[in-house]
Amino acid sequence: MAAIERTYSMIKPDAVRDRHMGEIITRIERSGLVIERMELAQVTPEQAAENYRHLADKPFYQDLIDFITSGPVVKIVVAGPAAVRKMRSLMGATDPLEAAPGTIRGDFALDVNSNVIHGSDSPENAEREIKLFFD
Ligand code: IDP
Ligand code: MG
Repeated sequence: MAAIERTYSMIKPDAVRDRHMGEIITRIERSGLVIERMELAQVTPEQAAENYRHLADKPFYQDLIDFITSGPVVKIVVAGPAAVRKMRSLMGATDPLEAAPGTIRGDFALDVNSNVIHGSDSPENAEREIKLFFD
């Protein structure tokens, strides 16, 4: 058996507003990954800045912060073998125009500015993000 890993995922405000959260949660469950914690909440400006600190020098940074704090999100801790990689695979590419059909971003978005879902990019960042959003 592969070791169990955890990742942090977040259904972004566009998808909550457009009432896609049920279908996205269904896809995560159907994949075999396990939802360990889940909460509908508003991202604070402090959490947004910490989560996107690697993008602070990008021209789209302020739009990204405004977007992620613009309405409720669903914060999710997902567990399973290679959970980080598996969630990234379910999500699809960052730019929905590049995301394959059948992936969450490929099926629910057209615009990189509102791309439906977040998922940690490494087990180390997953631990950091779970603390950031659930402590
Ligand atoms: P990821 O969400 O696939 O891990 P990151 O590079 O970590 O991608 O970027 C975080 C978020 O920043 C993306 O999900 C997207 O919302 C936004 N973003 C990334 N690149 C661009 C861009 O070129 N234009 C606008 N927004 C972007
Ligand atoms: Mg990322």
